[in-house]
Amino acid sequence: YKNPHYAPGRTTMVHLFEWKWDDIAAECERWLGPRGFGGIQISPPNENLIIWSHNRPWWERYQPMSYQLTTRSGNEQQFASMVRRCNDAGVRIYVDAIINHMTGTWNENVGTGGNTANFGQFNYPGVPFGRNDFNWPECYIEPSDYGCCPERVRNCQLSGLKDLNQGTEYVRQMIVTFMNRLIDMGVAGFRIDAAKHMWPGDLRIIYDRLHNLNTAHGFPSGARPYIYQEVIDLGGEAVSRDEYTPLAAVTEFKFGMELSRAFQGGNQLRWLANWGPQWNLLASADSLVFIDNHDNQRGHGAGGNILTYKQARPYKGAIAFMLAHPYGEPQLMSSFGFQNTEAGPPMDSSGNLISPSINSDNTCGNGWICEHRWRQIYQMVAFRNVAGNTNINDWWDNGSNQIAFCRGGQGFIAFNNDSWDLNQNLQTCLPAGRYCDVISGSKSGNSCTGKTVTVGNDGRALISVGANDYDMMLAIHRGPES
Ligand code: ARE
Ligand code: CA
Repeated sequence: YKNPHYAPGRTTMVHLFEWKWDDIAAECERWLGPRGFGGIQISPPNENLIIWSHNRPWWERYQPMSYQLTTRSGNEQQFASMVRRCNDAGVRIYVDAIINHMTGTWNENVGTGGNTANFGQFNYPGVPFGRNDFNWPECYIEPSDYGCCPERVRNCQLSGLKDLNQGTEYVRQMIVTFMNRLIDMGVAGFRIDAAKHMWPGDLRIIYDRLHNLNTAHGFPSGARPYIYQEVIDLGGEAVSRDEYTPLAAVTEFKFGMELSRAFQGGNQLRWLANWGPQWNLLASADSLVFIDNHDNQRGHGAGGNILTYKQARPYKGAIAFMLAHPYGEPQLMSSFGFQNTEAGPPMDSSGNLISPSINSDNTCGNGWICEHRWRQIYQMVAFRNVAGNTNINDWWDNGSNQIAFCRGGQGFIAFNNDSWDLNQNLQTCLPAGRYCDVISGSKSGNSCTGKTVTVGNDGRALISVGANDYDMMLAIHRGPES
């Protein structure tokens, strides 16, 4: 369950938060496939409660009404077509699976697929679930429970969301049927939402009943779904990430927290020389990593001061470090713009999602940020693909916030987060020649729109990153784009 089964040569997934299935299919064909992206985490595809009393917040999708595949993102037929078109473009689909709970209690009770529910009775006819399928008597997770009481974290309600009992055979069957239907339609794996709030033993039973990935969608025979479990573990809680790594991969929230700190100047970049498990991060093979996610970019979940698109310069620095460094399976966030933390995605007055528009410079409009279309980000995806499974070598630092390293003989990157210029003759580990910096520009024909780096026969080159340059890093690699 720890292999994403990307198409050959691909390494990175992007969370297209709240995108519509038709738009994702188009994005696979026009952008993600050609640019070498490996996969997409999609928003939950199953029916959710419509919450007009909060003006259709983004978080309504975390309140399941049934496992029918109808949401604001599209219906089942559109979902199937998206998975087919993306797999054909070499881009895998990973589903955000909400299997810990159903909805909270609300006055509104109609779902995106037209199902209703009786919250007082714990009755969800669209599945169907009834009172016996939930943990009982009901209790609510208090902040202090995280420190003391694993059974309350697992068996009580997270934010008042009705807590399914995965210990019962019927509940497991409904969940497994839902997930297997998605696998048969060609998805490559799952994010397990709120995994901390389910018993590892129950999850193991569920995972072991999942089908192999669908060979008609290009997966090798016998391939197991990729599973990454959302467990927020910053240390010091009664439930630990280590209870989940024997099952499948785990989201490593310390990763984005520490890199956000460092790239905001709260820690010198030179300390990143031993980035990885020595920082008390999970083993690399167990770890799904990101700078920000849909929760902590807006202050939900955990993690404090997380970099997002709103602090673009240090954010791009942290993303570049994530993609240049071999640790973990990286995930990019692709956001819609927001001012307040509840606001839903761009929508019309009926609540229909508005598609992103695509500008002539490849960026998005209509309220969508599309970080995955920022040059400094998508060209680092290509860098990571070229670097492959090489290790870091020839680390250099200035004892402060200027660092540089090679990835085998495939790529070289330098960062300058000091307030003075970086001008150094450094080992790039690349064959002699002229390279085009993929951060400040790109190659068009034989010319380079950004900085050019000339590598000598000894592999060394003069590397310059000014303190006031638009970006704090410079990256070159082998292959046609650089
Ligand atoms: C909404 C309203 C609530 C209301 C509830 C029920 O905001 O006021 O009571 O509905 O009607 C998201 C939003 C929630 C939202 C929910 C349902 O973030 O605000 O509630 O959707 O619509 C814990 C969990 C972790 C969880 C985070 C948010 O452990 O699993 O909280 N993250 C996932 C998703 C979220 C989603 C859910 C789970 C629910 O990524 O987007 O919620 O499906 C410590 C602990 C952490 C804990 C953290 C915050 O750090 O270590 O484990 O995270 O505190 O409590
Ligand atoms: Ca639970």
